[in-house]
Amino acid sequence: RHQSGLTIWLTGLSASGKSTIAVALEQALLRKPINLNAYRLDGDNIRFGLNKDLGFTPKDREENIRRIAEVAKLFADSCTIAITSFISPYRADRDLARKLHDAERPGGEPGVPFVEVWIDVPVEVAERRDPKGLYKKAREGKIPEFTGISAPYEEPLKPEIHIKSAETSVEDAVKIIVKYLEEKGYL
Ligand code: GGZ
Repeated sequence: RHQSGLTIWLTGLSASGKSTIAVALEQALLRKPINLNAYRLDGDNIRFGLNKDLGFTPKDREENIRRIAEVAKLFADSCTIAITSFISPYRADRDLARKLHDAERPGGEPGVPFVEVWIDVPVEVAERRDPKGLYKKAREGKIPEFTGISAPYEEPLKPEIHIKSAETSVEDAVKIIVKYLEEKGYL
């Protein structure tokens, strides 16, 4: 059987802890004696490159997520564990990302696994953290359509994994995700 990687799709508010967990998860996976690489897709390497033409309107977010899903699927197809950390606030956009992964690959190969991980934090906690001062700016009306303040975050209904980041250490979050992947036989 043609081996494949998978996509670990982190979703959650700005300052929910997605990136921190993604970095720690990538390190943990790279340390494992498995035949899979791991690679993170995030705002730094996607929104400043491939998607630098996109902003934060609902249409632009939709296109942002669609392209990221296609790229993640290519990484997964090449035996990499793609770890994406984007807010991905719309359920329909996340569902499309999942559908793209479920679809058969060229050559009749089955789709690649898609693991949705909700990094759940109360917006009050994210706003208190505010590491980049973005929530403050959003409150002042200086950033329009800011997720959680003036734009929606549609909570996942059936994520594979639900992590409450205010109550869970980064280390434990990584353990929960790795355990899930091992139980599913993905690693
Ligand atoms: C939300 C915004 C916005 C608006 C700029 N709404 O904390 P950050 O800074 O580093 O993460 C946020 C990032 C969100 O980009 P994504 O590609 O993850 O969003 S989406 O999945 O919705 O397409 C934040 C910053 O960009 N940022 N303006 N209006 N976050």
